[in-house]
Amino acid sequence: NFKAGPDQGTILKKLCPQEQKCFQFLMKDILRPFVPEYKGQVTCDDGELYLQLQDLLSDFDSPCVMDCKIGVRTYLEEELAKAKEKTKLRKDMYEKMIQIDPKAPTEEEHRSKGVTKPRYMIWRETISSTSTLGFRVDGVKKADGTSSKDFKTTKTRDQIAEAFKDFTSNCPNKSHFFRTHELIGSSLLFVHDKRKASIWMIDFAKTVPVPENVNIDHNSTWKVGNHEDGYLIGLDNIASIFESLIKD
Ligand code: 4IP
Ligand code: ADP
Ligand code: MN
Repeated sequence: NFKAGPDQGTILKKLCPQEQKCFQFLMKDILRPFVPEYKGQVTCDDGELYLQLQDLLSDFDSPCVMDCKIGVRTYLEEELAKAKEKTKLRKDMYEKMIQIDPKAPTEEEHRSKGVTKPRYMIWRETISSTSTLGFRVDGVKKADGTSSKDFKTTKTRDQIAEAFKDFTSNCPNKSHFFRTHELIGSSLLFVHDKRKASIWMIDFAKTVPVPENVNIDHNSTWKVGNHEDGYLIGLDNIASIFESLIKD
C-alpha cells in the first residue's frame, strides 16, 4: 500500500478517494498541524494512483512507531447494513479468527468456513480493548526494524500498560533539563487562533538546578528542603480539566 515518495520527506499511499477527500478537507482545517501534510495525487509507473503525503518519520533516526486504532467501532454502519442483506462470507476472516481462537466461530460458521466482515470486526473489538476502552494497539515497529502485530488479544489496562512500557523502553526521551531543575514560577503559555493551537513552557527566571545530592520527581508533596516544585501535579490537573471539557 505504501511506496517511497518522489520528493524527499514524502511517502506514497495507494489512493482511496474517501481518504483523499479527508486530506483535502484537513488541509483547510485546524487539525492540519496534526496530520501528515497532503501534497496531491500522483500516478506511478505501475499506472496506479497514489496520495503523496509527508513522511512522518523522515526527521527521526531509527524511530519506534506504535499504531493505536481509535474508537469503539472499527467497521462502517454501511458495512453492517450490507452484511445484513447479503451476508457475504469471508473465508480469510474465518481463517484469521481460528488462528487466534479455534473455538470462536459458531458451528454454522465452522461448516461454511466463513464469517461476515462485521462479525469478524466485532469479535476483534471484543477480544481487544476496542469495545471496552475505545482504542487498541494495532502494531508496533521497533528501532531495530522488527515489527509486531501480536496485540490481537491485548485487552486489559495492565496488558496495554505492558505494551506501552515495552514500546517506551530504551527510548530514554526524558528531559535531562527537567530531571535536574526545580521549576519555580514558570508558566505554560497557551496560544490558539482559528487554525491551530500550541503550548509553550516559558519564564525560567526562577528555574534553578537542584543540588547534586537531591532528586526530584516534580510530583511528590513539597516539604522544605526536598526541592519538589509540583510541576507535574499542576500539569495533571490542567490535563484533567481539559479532559472534562472534551466530555461535555
Ligand atoms: C483487518 O483486520 C483490519 O481491520 C483492516 O483495517 C480492515 O480493513 C480489514 O478488512 C480487516 O481484515 P485485522 O487487523 O484483524 O487483520 P486497517 O487497514 O485499518 O488495519 P478496512 O478496509 O476495513 O480498514 P478488509 O475488508 O480490508 O479485509
Ligand atoms: P492502512 O489504511 O493500510 O491501515 P495506515 O494509514 O493506517 O494504512 O498506515 C499503515 C502504517 O503505515 C501506519 O501504522 C504507520 O506505521 C505507517 N504510516 C502511515 N502514514 C504514514 C506517514 N504519513 N508517514 C510515515 N508512516 C506512515
Ligand atoms: Mn490503519
